[in-house]
Formats: sequence, C-alpha cells, structure tokens
Amino acid sequence: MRLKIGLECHRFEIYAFSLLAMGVVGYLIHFAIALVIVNKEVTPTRGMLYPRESETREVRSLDGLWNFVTSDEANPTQGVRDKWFSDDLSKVKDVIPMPVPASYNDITTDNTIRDHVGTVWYDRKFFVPKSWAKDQRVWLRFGSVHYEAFVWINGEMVVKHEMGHLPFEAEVTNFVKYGEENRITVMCDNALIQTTVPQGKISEVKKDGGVAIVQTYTFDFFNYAGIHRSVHLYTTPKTFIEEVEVTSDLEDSNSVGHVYYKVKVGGTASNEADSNLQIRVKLRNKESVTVANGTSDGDLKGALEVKNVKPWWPYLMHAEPGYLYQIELFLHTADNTLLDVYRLKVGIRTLTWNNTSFLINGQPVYLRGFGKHEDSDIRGKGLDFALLTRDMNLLKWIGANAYRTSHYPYSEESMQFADENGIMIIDECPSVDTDNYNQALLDKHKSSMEQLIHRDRNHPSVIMWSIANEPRTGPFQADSHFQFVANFTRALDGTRPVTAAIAVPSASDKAAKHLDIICFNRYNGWYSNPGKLDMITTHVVEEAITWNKKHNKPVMIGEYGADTIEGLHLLPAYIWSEEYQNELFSKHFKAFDILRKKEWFIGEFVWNFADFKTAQSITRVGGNKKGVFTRNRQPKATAHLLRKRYFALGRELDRCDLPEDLFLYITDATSTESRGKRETADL
Ligand code: GCB
Repeated sequence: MRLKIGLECHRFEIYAFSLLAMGVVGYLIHFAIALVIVNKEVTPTRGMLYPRESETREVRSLDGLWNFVTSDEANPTQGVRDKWFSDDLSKVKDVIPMPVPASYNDITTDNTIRDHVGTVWYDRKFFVPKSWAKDQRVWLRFGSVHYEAFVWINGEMVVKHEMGHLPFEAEVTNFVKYGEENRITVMCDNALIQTTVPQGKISEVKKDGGVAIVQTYTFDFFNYAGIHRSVHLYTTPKTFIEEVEVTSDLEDSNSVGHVYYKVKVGGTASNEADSNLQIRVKLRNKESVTVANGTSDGDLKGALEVKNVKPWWPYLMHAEPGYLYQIELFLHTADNTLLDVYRLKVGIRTLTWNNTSFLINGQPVYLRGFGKHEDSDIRGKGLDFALLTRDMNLLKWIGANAYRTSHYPYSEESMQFADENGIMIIDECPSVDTDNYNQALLDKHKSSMEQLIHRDRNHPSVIMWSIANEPRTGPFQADSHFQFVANFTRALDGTRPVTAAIAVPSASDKAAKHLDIICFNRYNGWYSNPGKLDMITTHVVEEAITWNKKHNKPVMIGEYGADTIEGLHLLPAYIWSEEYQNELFSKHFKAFDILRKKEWFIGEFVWNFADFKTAQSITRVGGNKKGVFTRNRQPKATAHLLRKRYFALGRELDRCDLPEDLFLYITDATSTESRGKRETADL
C-alpha cells in the first residue's frame, strides 16, 4: 500500500502518522504545512503515443485471462518481501482467472474480492517473437491500472506508476527473452490516502473476531480497481518518433486550414543527431488523398496548409461532423534512410473564448451533454468496446454534443471515438472532492494534469481541461492550490480554456477566479429542497447570474439531476419516480432558456448519463440512480424528454435536421382548423 519498493516503507505507517497529526494538533500542523506549499516542477512524461502498427512498428496485445491473487489486507507488502514476482503466482497461492481489461471487483461472487483493500497480484505468460530481437526496441504499455502499479518481467522490476486512468509504459528490450516464454507480474494497489489523487482514508475498524482494514472516500463512485485498460507490447525502431504534438487553425472564413506539428525523437541518434534527422509529412483526407505535404525544419517541426479545408465540427453543428484528416510522419536520416513511420488522426479547428462566449471555428457553441462514468456491471471500469459503442450511439440518439469525463480521464479509445463523432469533451483529471491541501497533493494533482494533457493534447474533441470536480474550495489553501494548478495547465496548453466543476457557493469559493470558464454543480429539487419542483427555476437562474457577476466569465451548469428508480411511477410526481425526474428536468430547461438569452451561459450538463455503482451507503439504492439511462443503457422516461430538448436546441441553434421518430404520431387533430377555439355551438 503506497509501498516504497526497496525501502519497504509501509503505507499504513504513513497513514497512522497522518491520523495522529490530524488529531490533537491536526489543524495547526495542517495550517503550517499549507503555508509552505510551493509550486514545484513536475517531471514531464515522455513518449506514450497510442500503440499503432506501421511499416516500422508492430503491436501485440497482452489482453486476456491473467492469473490473480489478493494479498492479506493486514500484510500488503508481504508479496514484495517474499518476492512473489520471482516465480509464477500459482507457486505462492491458489490463483483464479481474471480478465484484462476489467476491474477485478465484480468478476467473482466473493465480497472479500469486491471490497478488498490494498494490493492484488496478476501474472501471465507470453512469447516475444524472435524477429523482435533485431535492431529495435520493445515497449510495454498499460492503458491504465488503478490506482498504483508495480510491474516485473521475468522477475525484474520494469516500471511503477501511481495514478489511475492514465497510461504508462517502459522500454523492456533488455528484459524480455526473444523466441521464448516470458512472465509478466503486476501488483496493483487500490488504497487511497490523503496524498493520492483522488483522496481517501484507510482505517482499522473492529469487526466480528478481529479488525478490518477499511477504505473510505467521499466521492460518489465505486473505487473499482485492477488492470482497467489494454496491455500492449509494441516495437519501435532504435531511433524513433517518441512524441507528436499537433495544433491547428483556420483562416479565410474557415476555407484554409493549418496543421502545425512538432516531433520529438527518441533513441540513440536523438539529441546530438537531431539536426541530421528529418520528418517528412503527408496529410491525407478521408478518401486517403494527399492534401498537403512538407518536410520539417531542423527542429523537427513544421506547418501544413490545407486549401478548401473541411474543419472539425461538433455533432449536429454541421452536416459532416467530426471530420478527421490523417497525418503521416516519416522519420528519415539525412542520407534518406527511412527510420520510423507513425500515423495519427487530426481535426482542424479553432477554439476561442472571451468573457461572454466560447466559440468553435468562430461560431458560438452551446454545450448540451452529460457527466458520465466509465462504469458497467461485471466489468466495472474495464475498457469494453461494446459499451463504448453503445454509449456513443446513445449520445447521438439523444442529440448531445458534449460530455465531461467526470471524474477522471476516460480511455484513449473513447477519445478517438469522440473525435470521429464530433462529440466535444471536457477532459477532467482524477481530482475529485479535493480537500486537506498539502504539498504532495499539489504535486500529484499537477502531475495528473501533465499526464492528461500529454495523452490527450492532439484530440480535436477535447475543448476544455477540467482541473477538478467539486473541490472543497472554501479554505484559503484552495486559493493558491488552484492558482498553481490552473496556471500550470495553461502553461502546458494555452489553446484550450481551463475549468473545474465547483459546488461550493460563489460567496465562499476561492478557486473559480483562477478558471477561464465557470462551471457549477447544483442539485435544486434534490439535495436542496427535495420534492419541491417549484423551487428550481429561479434558484438556477439566480445562481448562474451570481457566478457571472462575480467573475465576468462564461458560465455553464456541470451537474443537475435526480435519482430515479426505473419503472417507479408516481402521480403527482414524487421524488425517485420517473415523473419526478421528468418534471425536475423540465424546470431546469426553463431556467436554462432564461439564461440562454444572456450570451454568457454556454451549456447544460445532466448528471448522469447512466446509473452507476457507488460505495455501499444508506442513500444509494444499488448505486447512484441519476442516470437518464439505466446502468444497462436503456432509456428512462426522461431520456425521451431530454432528446426532444437537445434536438430542439440543435435545430434552433445549429439548424440540424430532426430525427423522424422524435415526435410520435398521436392524432391529426393538430391541423390548424381543428386547433381553433371550441365553438359556442359545440358546448
Ligand atoms: C455531485 C458529484 C457527483 C455525484 C453527484 C450525486 O455533486 O459531483 O460525483 O455523483 O453529485 O449524485 O450526488
């Protein structure tokens, strides 16, 4: 548990110390620590391009069934001390099969696995082709492991990584055996403490016949853990394209586009030989026709011009949304030898914002979407292409044009999907309910933003960075914490605005002033005035105006909603029923329409797209039920209502076509004559 391999510093020792500190003189110590928080450098991540095959690269998946064991919760470091990685896990314990990618929690019928706190272990065997031994590098890449991962190959440690939902990789050229069997072992630790992102607490609680290790957290989703996304082995040449950064702009009324690329080369020839290397670039359109090409300057960067460009537009804002070009990068030596080839989809678009609006390609955008979760039964937070595709189909069916990756980065595959479908993404790091500000937390929070931007900077779908969800922004320490994180984010990427979903009322909040766009979460008619449908519209309008007045910035609502049990019907509307969710939404729609007349109100986001699992609690019946879709991705009544609104907005604002089945035929009594007033004679 937050082990320091080698030093074997026991996470519980750290935790026990922090418990003591928080006790007697806790506040004073916390106060003093907070005063000395400084803005430290963050070591930038490297590489991590999405693994893609090309003329010079091969990719192999290590997904499938792995072997799995849990550690003793009271002895989480035992496996490291006893070197479980030095042989097959089956030699130390009885292993069970565990799918990768998937959360391990809901795969078995055993609640000790579902609720396990601390370390678990995975291993499997794999072959590396003999042909990979020659003149190239071999990399091992994890799409994500939650929360902390330690990885060994054939008993040798190759990489460790802290932070869920983000990729990490290591070169394993000298660790794998070519043309022979290899073993990979992964230890994964799900424990969250006050210096992890997100934060949690671990305590010892007396149970029948002993003491239990208990994990608690304030955030409202289940702390699923395991190898959540795909594991790949891939090759690159010795000298290879290590990083690609692409930006774009448009001119001449969006008829001419520019793509700016910047490449970093890794490998033996890099640095001293960079000036002898060249990047040759081709940009192809959807039909694979080359529309621009070029050669880099000495710094391996350059610009491409595209005439008659097809800009990247959001869904329903254009007849051809999500238009993507493909940039092909060829790394050459000065004497013309081809070293490496990497291809990447790019969208050409601009983002601009000011105090009153947010524009894409010069057009004001009104965001209509959701907060989502990566969550489904059995798989938990595991990558699942069927779910991903269903979700994209539902987003399009309902007419949404955006979602926020609440409350952590979603899979790279989902980002690619959003690029292709023109769905705009507010990309959120894993900082949720941020509290008890401290130096380690700030460092990790910034690191999570660095890793996120590094991973997602090339996606046209990403239109904003969200640096946190519902941080406790009342205490004065929040001021400098969020100033550091927001400025850090802007320094890494000045092409997108910075936001955060704030729930602390504007009078006491100390973070929103550091943002470019204000996003507030508020549950009128649910957490405030539950059951009171006549206490929604005015409150929403007034709060949005207050935020805008205070900061003079664009404002959007990041969350509103009501828990709803599918199939529960109560008339008149009563909380938890489908009728109540419908009416609560309708009251919000009214507020949003009042606010839309003010230019600065730029979007509405429902909480939540689908029902999802939470920790067990007396306020959650089988999880959070605020979805407009069930966890199984079927519509509740409100999904149909929301669909009508989202398409009506699309029609009004972006002149989109309406789907034929949006309004079902009821009667022909809607013709003009029959809609006239009832004649006295009829009475
Ligand atoms: C919130 C949180 C979200 C919760 C939601 C709720 O404000 O941001 O994570 O799930 O409220 O339903 O309580």
